[in-house]
Amino acid sequence: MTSASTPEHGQLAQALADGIVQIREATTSDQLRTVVSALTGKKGPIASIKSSLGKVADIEARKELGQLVNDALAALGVATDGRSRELRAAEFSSQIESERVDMTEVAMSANVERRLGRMHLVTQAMERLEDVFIGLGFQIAEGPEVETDFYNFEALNMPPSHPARSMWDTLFVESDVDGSVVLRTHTSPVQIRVMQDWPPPIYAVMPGRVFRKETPDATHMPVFHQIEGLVIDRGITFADLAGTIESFTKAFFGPGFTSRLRPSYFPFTEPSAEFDIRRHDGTWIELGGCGMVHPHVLRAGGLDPDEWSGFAFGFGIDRMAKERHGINDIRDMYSDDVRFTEQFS
Ligand code: FA5
Repeated sequence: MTSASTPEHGQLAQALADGIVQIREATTSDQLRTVVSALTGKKGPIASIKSSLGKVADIEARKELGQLVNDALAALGVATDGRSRELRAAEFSSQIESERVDMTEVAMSANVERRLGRMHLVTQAMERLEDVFIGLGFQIAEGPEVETDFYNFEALNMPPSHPARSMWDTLFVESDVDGSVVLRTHTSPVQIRVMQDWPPPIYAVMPGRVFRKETPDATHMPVFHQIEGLVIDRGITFADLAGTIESFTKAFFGPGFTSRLRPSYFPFTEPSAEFDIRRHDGTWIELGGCGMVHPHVLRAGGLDPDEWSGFAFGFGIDRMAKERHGINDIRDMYSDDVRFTEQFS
């Protein structure tokens, strides 16, 4: 088909050539959109050629021109797509560059030794104690930190106004003559809960946090940790208690350590003793109390003292951790100073 050359042909060729140049010269996606809508919009050069198609008298020439208009629009579309891809790629790279985060420090720190946190000395001691006692055949139990007067005192053979209550400087949550609520002063109340819940024989240890109204010093904290032990079976004697404590001392502190029992008094055990271990410097430190479970306590726990007997003990875990690591002042363990905690892993 030969093309008839009309003024519109010339205008179209010019519009296409100009359009391609403008598209190529667009430097941003926004600018490209503006250029394209000006070229192909209702008021653009191509639209005006389209609207003058009707004036072309020759039918063949009109048809051909119509086809050329479509071809020109397609060519502009291809040029637009190409330029758009280039601009978006460039814009993406510059966005990445502008939003770049300086990771040099992180990359460098990956090359030095990582600083890992460590478990608190008391947590380490508590976990080790649990392991040692599980190895000796004990089970683990837990009780609440906020306790009723009944479990903290009364069931432990200390009725209201019993003088032995003053052995523990108690923090009260609610104070009531008919039954107070306290922050437990020791882990001994868990003995009663275990006796009530578990059928004998019982071989259990009960670690946990306890609270007393005390001024901190080198060996005392107002909040500290104990581990309670309770054995209930038929025919248990004081010799079983002494043997268990000696086995525990060697397993926890090492074969070079020894323990001793000194006569003492606790309302919930009869007879009662205090348990000391020999320190590095040869002196002795008191770690806990122990004794044969008092018949009143067995009854409070729902057991018949004619059938069952047993022993109990309660050790201070913080003091054990302190002795095991040769720390002079118990308060250092709560100083939050990483230079202190990093010494022990
Ligand atoms: C008791 O709390 C008894 N419940 C122990 C017991 C259990 C006796 C079962 C008989 C049978 P005591 O108040 O002595 O006893 O405390 C036991 C241990 O907790 C102490 O020997 C000591 O190691 C530790 N302890 C006591 N007070 C503190 C304190 N303020 N800070 C750190 N450790 C403490």
